[in-house]
Amino acid sequence: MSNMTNEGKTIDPAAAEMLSKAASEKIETTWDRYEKQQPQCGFGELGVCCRNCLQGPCRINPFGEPKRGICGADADLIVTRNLLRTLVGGAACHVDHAFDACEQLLAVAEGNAPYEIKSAEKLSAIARKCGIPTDGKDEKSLAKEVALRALENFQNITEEPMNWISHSAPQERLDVWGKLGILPRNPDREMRVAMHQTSMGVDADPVNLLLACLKIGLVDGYAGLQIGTDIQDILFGVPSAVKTAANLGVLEKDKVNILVHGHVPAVSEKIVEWSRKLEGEAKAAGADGIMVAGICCSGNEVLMRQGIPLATNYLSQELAIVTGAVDAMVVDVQCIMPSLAQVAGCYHTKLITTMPIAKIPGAVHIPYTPERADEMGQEAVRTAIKAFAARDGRKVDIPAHKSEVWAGFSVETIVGALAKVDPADPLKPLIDNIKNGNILGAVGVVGCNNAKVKQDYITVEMVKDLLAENVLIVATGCTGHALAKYGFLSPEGAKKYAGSKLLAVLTAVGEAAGLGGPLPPVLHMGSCVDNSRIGDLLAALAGYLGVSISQLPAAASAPELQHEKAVSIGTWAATLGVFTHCGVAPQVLGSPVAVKVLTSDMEGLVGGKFYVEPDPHAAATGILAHIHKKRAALGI
Ligand code: BF8
Ligand code: SF4
Repeated sequence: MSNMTNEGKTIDPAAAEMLSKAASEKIETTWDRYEKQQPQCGFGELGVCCRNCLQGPCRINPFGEPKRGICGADADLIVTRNLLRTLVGGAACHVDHAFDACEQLLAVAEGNAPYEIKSAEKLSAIARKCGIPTDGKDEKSLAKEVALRALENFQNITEEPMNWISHSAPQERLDVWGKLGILPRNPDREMRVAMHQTSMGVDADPVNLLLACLKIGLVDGYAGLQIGTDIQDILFGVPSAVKTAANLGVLEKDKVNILVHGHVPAVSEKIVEWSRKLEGEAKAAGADGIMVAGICCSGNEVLMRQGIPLATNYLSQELAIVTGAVDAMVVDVQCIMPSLAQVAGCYHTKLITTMPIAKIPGAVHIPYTPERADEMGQEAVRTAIKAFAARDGRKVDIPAHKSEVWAGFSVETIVGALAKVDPADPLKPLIDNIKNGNILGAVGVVGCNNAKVKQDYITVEMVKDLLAENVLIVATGCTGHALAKYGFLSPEGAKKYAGSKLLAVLTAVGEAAGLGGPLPPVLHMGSCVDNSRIGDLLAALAGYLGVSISQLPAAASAPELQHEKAVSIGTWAATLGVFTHCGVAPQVLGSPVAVKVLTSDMEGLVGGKFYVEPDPHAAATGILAHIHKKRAALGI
């Protein structure tokens, strides 16, 4: 078992307790496996290992020979090719997710799937954004038109940009990207081209490959995040303010506990719905009811729209099962550790997979399709109720830790709260407070946990520093969970962490909005797909001021990124013009060209760039320096 102390692994007290329980029960966790991987391959770390043909693997020695692979590829070429493939991997996750959402909307519009259109308002708003006339149309035919318009992106065989980017991005950005030749036409085509471009003996120009990286970043941003969020809001509703709790203490000893994990709200929404409908069956089985809680971005999706509590984030997903109190964990796609089957096998917990592309040996597979969503939901919830009867009370130990959470901060919710201050011009109070320095700037803190860094540590320490300097934080993904666990998503968090000027603004808006206290200092905007909400907010602020997004006193940060998706989202953010911090270095450091372009030269092209800094306090200092520079340039 592990040599690291629990304090070296996580700052989460609930996770630390469960790590001790796992050790005493001889259950292997991700941290044990991390140690068994040490030392990790230095060539892989630097990105200088190539397996793109069967003459390889080839690797470059950054300090000597060999300097080229068998075909002649050097470190710059190998690194940039690998990076582009990483980005395709990340973008493919989001694009596939968004495509499924379009299919769901189409199935609902055609009466073939048991969901409602929860937001007629968003449907009209998206139709208007796409230039689809709404007059006199019934909801279902309008929904069908919108779904087909979104699906057109995948059918575009012209050289014109994909329609969703033209509908969604600011004109100033479209002009910049058009000049660089990085406007995506069809997401599937661009990902295919990138795989071709990176194959043995095709592109040998690292700068050309890096431009292709920016294009795939835009594929992720507009064919993945933006389509996904727009369509899911229509189907499942636009998030509004909710109050709940976070951390493993939300599990309830006497209830059937079901965890939803993954990313697809079409699955997790149905689990929530059927948990409510089958409460009686749970009581008949001797439970007090059913508790649904969330892990990773499925957790964020049902938190935002249904007020479902958060159980835990990526790195401690196995530890949720170690509580012994989880009757079923229902998973869909992405960020699901294959090891969950082994951990569940040590308890009565049923691990339930739902998606055809994400099966796990040892799990129960209950297939989801839009048409059989209700059957899937019922069967999964009944499987959990049945498992509850087999729970071994001696193995149950639920950590007492949980924190209050306020979430649901869609752009619509934020604008709605501001409208209580200035109904005629809702963005004005925000802009005025940015101008007068009460809000120094805004940072989107997003992304994952990573076994290479102490869980939640970089995120929490950096956010503390930024809040103390009156920087407003918005969060998504596992970072949203992280900040939830330590009270940053509550009014109390504002009093504890926000600088006095920021606190005054949060209090004024919170009181005007009828919350009876300050807004949280960290506004949780949702899942990683919901990062498009941050893009929309930045575009609205830049539009209001008549400047480019790159001129705003704003930044993005992924303090503990692990997934390919985080790299592709970060690339979208930087291409959007945002200064983008990474707390873990992407695997590109073996290429001087990649490092120079990504951390410096790209700023001249698109206004944004990457900044790598693993130390949370140094990172906060770097981000603050950027914000001050942008304020000075705007003369505020
Ligand atoms: O899409 S933050 S660990 S769960 S990749 Fe995964 Fe990272 Fe969590 Fe959500 Ni995003
Ligand atoms: Fe080696 Fe070139 Fe083949 Fe890569 S593509 S494995 S560098 S020979």
